[in-house]
Amino acid sequence: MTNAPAASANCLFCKIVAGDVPADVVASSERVLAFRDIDPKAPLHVLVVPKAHHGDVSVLAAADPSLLAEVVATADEVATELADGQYRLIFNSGPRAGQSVFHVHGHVVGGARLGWTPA
Ligand code: IU
Repeated sequence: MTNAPAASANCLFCKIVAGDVPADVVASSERVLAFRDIDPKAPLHVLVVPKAHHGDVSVLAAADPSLLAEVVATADEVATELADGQYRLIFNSGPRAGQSVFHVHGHVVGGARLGWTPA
């Protein structure tokens, strides 16, 4: 495992992890935090982030695959606890894919029948 990267100074999700910006936290472990999206797109819309700063999912997968597995496991737990355990897990990777916060986060979306309109 690589050494955990330091928090990135201007990163919103690093500030949420540090407790400097408030968030509606639904799960927290040593290395992972889950909190409700401020602009939910479904009845369940939670963001799951590694506490360490990694820019996107491909960076995280290369740097620390076990941490990516913890993020996925946390998403599954949150969806089971807060909805019916059926969910979509989305990692937007890159601006053209819709990524706007460059600290990797999985969107856990569920709690309703989901459409399929990525365009
Ligand atoms: P994206 O995949 O990088 O576009 O997702 C960023 C998400 O972060 C998006 O769904 C926002 O609603 C969400 N968010 C948030 O939960 N809290 C905030 O303070 C801000 C954005 I700014």
